[in-house]
Amino acid sequence: MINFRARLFCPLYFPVRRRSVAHSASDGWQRSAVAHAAAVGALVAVVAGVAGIERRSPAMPVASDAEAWSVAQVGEWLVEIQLPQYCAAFEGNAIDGGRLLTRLTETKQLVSMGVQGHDDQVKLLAGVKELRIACGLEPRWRVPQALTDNEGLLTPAELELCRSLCLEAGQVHLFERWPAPGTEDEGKRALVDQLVALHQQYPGGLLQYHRNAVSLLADSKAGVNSFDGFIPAVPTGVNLGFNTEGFRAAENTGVSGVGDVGFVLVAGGLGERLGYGGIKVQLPTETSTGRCYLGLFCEHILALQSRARTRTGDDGLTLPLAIMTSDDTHAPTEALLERQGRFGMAPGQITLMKQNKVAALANNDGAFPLKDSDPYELETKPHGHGDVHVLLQQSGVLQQWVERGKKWLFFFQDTNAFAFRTFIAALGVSILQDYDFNTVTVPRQAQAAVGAICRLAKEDGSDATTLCVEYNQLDPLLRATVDPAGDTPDECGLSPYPGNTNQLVVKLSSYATAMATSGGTVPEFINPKYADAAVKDSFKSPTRLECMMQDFPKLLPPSAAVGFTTFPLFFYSPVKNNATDAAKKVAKGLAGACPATGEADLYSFARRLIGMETRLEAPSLLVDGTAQVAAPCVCAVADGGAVSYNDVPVELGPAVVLSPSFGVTSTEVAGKVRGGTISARSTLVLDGEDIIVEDLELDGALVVRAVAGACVRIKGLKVKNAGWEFVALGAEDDDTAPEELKIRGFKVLKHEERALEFTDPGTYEIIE
Ligand code: UGB
Repeated sequence: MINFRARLFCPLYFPVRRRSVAHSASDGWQRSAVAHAAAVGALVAVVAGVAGIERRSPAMPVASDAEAWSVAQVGEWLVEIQLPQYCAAFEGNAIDGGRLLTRLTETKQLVSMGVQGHDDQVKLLAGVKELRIACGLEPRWRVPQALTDNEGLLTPAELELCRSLCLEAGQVHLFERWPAPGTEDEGKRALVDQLVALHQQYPGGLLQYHRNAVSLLADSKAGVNSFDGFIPAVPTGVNLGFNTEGFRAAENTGVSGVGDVGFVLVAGGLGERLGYGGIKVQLPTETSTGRCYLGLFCEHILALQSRARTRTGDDGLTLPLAIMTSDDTHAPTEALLERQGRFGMAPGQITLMKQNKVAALANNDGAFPLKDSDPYELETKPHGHGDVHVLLQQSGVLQQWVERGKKWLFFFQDTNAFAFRTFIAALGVSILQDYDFNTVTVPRQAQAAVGAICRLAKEDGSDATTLCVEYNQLDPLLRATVDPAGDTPDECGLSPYPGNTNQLVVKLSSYATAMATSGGTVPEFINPKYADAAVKDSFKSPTRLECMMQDFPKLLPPSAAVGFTTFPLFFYSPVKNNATDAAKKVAKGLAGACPATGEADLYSFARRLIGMETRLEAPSLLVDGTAQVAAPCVCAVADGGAVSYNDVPVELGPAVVLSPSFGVTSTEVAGKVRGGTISARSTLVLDGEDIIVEDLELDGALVVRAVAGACVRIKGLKVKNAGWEFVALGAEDDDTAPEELKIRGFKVLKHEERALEFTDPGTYEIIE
C-alpha cells in the first residue's frame, strides 16, 4: 500500500500544526467577520509563512520556540514578515522572543518602538498573536459566553465537545448567538445532537475531521501536488474499438462471466452541478419512453440475469445490486423502488446502504456552515463515493456475495446511461487479462471534469502503480513533474491520459483480501469549487472532505494487476451539469454532460448499435465476417442537424430507443434491424428480447413491445404518421413543465404512433 500526500501535516516555517488565524474567535461567522478576517488573513498569511517559506534555510527560528528566540532571531523573523525596517529599533531595544511576546501586544507599545504605520502595526500585532498561539501562550479561539451561559443544557461530554470545537477548531460561530437558556433550547439541543452524531461517525471525531480539512484545504489553495515524489506516465491498458474483433471477443468472454457478478451503484451524491431537486436516478434517461436511470440499470441487470440463467440452466441464479445512498437520497430512492415495484427485481435482490454525511466546510479555515434556513442545523454533505467500500463491508453485503460464490464486482455511477454498454466487454477484458482492478476509460478531453488514469512511480521507478488522478489533482501534478503546461491536449487534441468513467470491474477475491486488511478506508481529498480559481480564497459553495471509490488500488498490494479498458468516447455520456454550465463547456469544445446531451447521445448510440450511424464511420456492421447492415439508412439522418435547447446544441433525431432486453451486447443487437430507412424526425422504440425488424420504412413513430417468450418478426413495414416531435419549452411551459424537462429545455409531443404490443409469449410475424 503506497502512501500519497492525502492527509499529512507539512512543517512550514514555524513548524507547528498548521492553523489559520483568519477566523478570530470574537467575530463569529458573519459576512462582516469574513471581510475583516480576509484582511487579517492576508497579513497573517505573510506572517505565518506562506508555502514558499519551506524552501528557506533550515536555520530559521521555529514559531513554537519563539519565547526563547534571541534578538537576532527576532530580527530574522522581522525580515521574513517583510518588516526589515524595524530590525534596528528592535535590536536597539533588545527585543528578544520573551519581550516580543509579552511586551509588544498592543499598538501603543509598537508606537513607542517607532512603528507608526497602521498596516505595519496590524501586521506586527497579528504576527505576535500567531507566535503566542504557536507557543501556547493564548488559545487561537475562545469559548463564547453564550455557550457558557447554556452549559446547563448539555452533558459534560457534550460540553467538552462544544468547547473543544471552539478552542481547537474555531467553530465559535456555532454557539455565540445562542439566546439565554429557556429560549430556543430545542434548537440548541438539535444542533448538539447533530454535532455528537457527526463526531461519532468520523474516525478520530470532528476535531480530526477539521484538522484533516484545514491541512488539505491549505494544500489545495497552495496548489500542492498531492502525488509529491511520483512521476506520472501514460499507462498501458486495453483499447477496444467498436465493431472490432477485439470488442466482440471481449464481449463473448464477458458474457461467460456475467453470472458471477455483484453490481454496486453509488447514488448518494447531491448532483449540485445539475441543479436538479430530485434524486438523479429518477431522472429520465430520455423523454421518448421516460425510462429513468435506476429503471434502466435494473432492466439491464435483469436482461443479463435471464441470459445467464439460460446459459447456465440455473433458474435460481440471481444478480444482486447494492445501492449506496445518503441522507439526501435514501428515502426518495426507497420510495422510487417501492413505486416502481423494484423495476422487476426480486425482493431482497437490491440492498440499500446509506453512507454517513460529514460537516460541510465554508472556507479555507474549515468553518462548519450553519444552514441558511436553520441556525441550529449544520450543513452536511455525503463523504464521497469512496465510502462505498467501507459500507460493503459494514453492511455484510461483501461477505454475503463471497459466500454466494460471486467472483466480480461492477461499480458504476448514477447518471451514465452507457454503464452497461461497456460492462460486458470490460468484464471480458478483466477475465482475459486477469485484472484485479479494471477501470472503464474513454479518450479524455484536457481540462474535462474527468479523472485521468496515470502510471505513477518514484523517480527511480519504484512504487509503481496505476491510479486515477482526479481532475482537480492532475494539473498540479503535471505542472510539478512532466509538463509545465499542465493538463493540456496533445497533438491529437486530447489528454494523453485515459479518462476515468468510474465504472470499475474488480475481482472479488482480491477485493475481499484488501478489505480484510484495510477495512476499505480510502485516503481523503478535497475538491473545493473556488469562486475565483486564481486567488482560491473563497468557494462557490461549501465543500467537504471526500474520498473516491476509484482510489481502491491504493489499498491493493503492489503486485496487484491494475489496468483499464478504453472504449470510444461515444460509449460515455454522463449527465452532470445544468444547461448554463453545459453551454459554456460546449462553447469551449468540451462535452456538455447535461440532460439534453445525455438524451441525444443515447439515441445516437442506439442508432450506432443497429448500424445506423454509418455516415460517421461508414464501416458496415460485420458479424462473423458477413456484412449485416450495409449503410441502408444514410438518408435517415442526412439533415437531422443540431438544434439548441437552453443554448446547448444537440442532434436528437431519429430517436431510437432500445430496451436492455432487446440486446445486452453489440453482437446480440447486430442484425436485429436489417435494411430499411428511417427519417430524421422519426422515433423507433424496440422493447423486447426477441424482435427482428427487416426493411422497415419509417417516417413517424413506431413502438414495438414484446414480453419475454414473444418472438416477433417484422418485415417490410411502411409506417408514416405524425410521429413524436421534440419541441423547445416556451413561456407557456414555465409554470407547468416538470423540472425533468426544464433542465433539458425541450419536451416531446406525441402526436401519433404505430404501436405493436405483444403481451403473450408466442411467435408473431408482421409482413407488409
Ligand atoms: N456519490 C455518492 O454516492 N456519494 C458521494 O458522497 C458523492 C458522490 P459525481 P465526481 O463521472 O466523469 C467522478 O459528483 O465525484 C456518487 C469521478 O471521480 O457525479 O465529481 C454520485 O451519486 C471522476 O473521475 O462525480 O467525479 C455519482 O453516482 C469522473 O469519473 C458518483 O458518486 C466523474 O465522476 C459520482 O459523483 C465522471
